[in-house]
Amino acid sequence: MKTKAAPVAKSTFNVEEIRAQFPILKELVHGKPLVYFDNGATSQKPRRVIKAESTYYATINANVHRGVHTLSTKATEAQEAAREAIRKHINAKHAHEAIFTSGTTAGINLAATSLGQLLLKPGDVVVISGMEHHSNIVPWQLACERHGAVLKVIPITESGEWDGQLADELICQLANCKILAISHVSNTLGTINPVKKLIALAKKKGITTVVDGAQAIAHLDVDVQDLGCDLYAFSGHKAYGPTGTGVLYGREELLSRMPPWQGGGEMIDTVTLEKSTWAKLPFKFEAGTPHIAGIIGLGEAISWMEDYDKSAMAAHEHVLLEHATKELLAIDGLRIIGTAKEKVGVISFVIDGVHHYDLGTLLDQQGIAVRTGHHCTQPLMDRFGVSGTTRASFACFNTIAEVDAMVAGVKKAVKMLR
Ligand code: C6P
Repeated sequence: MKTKAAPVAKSTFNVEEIRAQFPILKELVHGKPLVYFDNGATSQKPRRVIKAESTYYATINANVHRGVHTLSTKATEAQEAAREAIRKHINAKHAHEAIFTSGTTAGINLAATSLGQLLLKPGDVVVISGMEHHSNIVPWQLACERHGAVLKVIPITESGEWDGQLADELICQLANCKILAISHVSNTLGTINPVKKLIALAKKKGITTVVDGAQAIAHLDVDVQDLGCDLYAFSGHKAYGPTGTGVLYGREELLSRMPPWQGGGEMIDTVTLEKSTWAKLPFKFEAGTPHIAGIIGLGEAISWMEDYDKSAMAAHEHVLLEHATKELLAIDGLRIIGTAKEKVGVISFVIDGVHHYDLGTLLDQQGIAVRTGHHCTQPLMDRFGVSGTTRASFACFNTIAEVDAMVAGVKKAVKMLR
């Protein structure tokens, strides 16, 4: 097993120094300083990432793995350097275990399509949890429909956690459970799920494990070998990188057995009019021209995060979470949905007599960006009997003063709306 390299000296965490690197934080919205609390939807980008993308276009723009000319070689090297940065960041054994995708959604669709074909037969079972994002529900529904398999769901407790006992039972007692697909962190509740424990159980039963890491990658130290998962999907744009980028990590041995999910250029070894054979990893799963500029930007985002101590970033976000939780709970009629012990900086809440859409609109008038609605987790909304919530999701560049501005904004809005 390849272990992580010895730690290098990290920059000390200073929120003002971090904020200075995000040009968008100087923007005014409705004449007010921007308070950006929608990082769960997409995070903002540091200058280094923006520059890496524009430098690619300005100096080395060319297609990758296709030309012998200088620009193509440079573009290929830059893209593959990003793959290596990602390998190191998630502690994969090999760089070719990191497949570039357009995001978590594409990664899970790849997994569901390809694993479905490889593993599922009529009557087989796929297990997900009741807190999954639609991206980790619908692709499995489609795969189950295609192969006559059945989808089973781990129920969610009142605090917004898996029902551990029922999860264990589903994994252990179903003879024909083939795939477990679960999120590392809930986008709506903020819950950090004990994925490692469930993966270990699944492994003992020979179940293939897929983790949706969309909301974990920017906040937790993700180590795919330590987690023991077979596949792990994440988006670049939620981790300070460009939109339209993502990674599906897969264990080499499993990826080698999985059939390709899209056909086209670069994913083949040979093509005749009758039959084709596949390229080696990771290219078997990367048909067509990739988002080269975005991938280079993602590599820069990963290097940017690596420059900081992730535990210091996480500790800062935890302080914001605790402060916001305490202050919001003091508001009459406010209820937080998602009160797990282990959470990232995500707070979803509802307020008696106040519609989340109206609250989001009034907060925006004050320059505060939050997300409202079902957050692409409709089954979870049904579980908690609400149509939607207001969600604040923090990043390392947010401050206590911004949390106070949001709390004051909520109080003001509640007075207007009740
Ligand atoms: N959640 C949110 O506001 P894409 O869109 O492919 O980058 O990521 C999809 C996805 C998958 N899983 C989880 C847990 C997610 O949170 C998301 C994206 C955003 O919560 C946009 S809906």
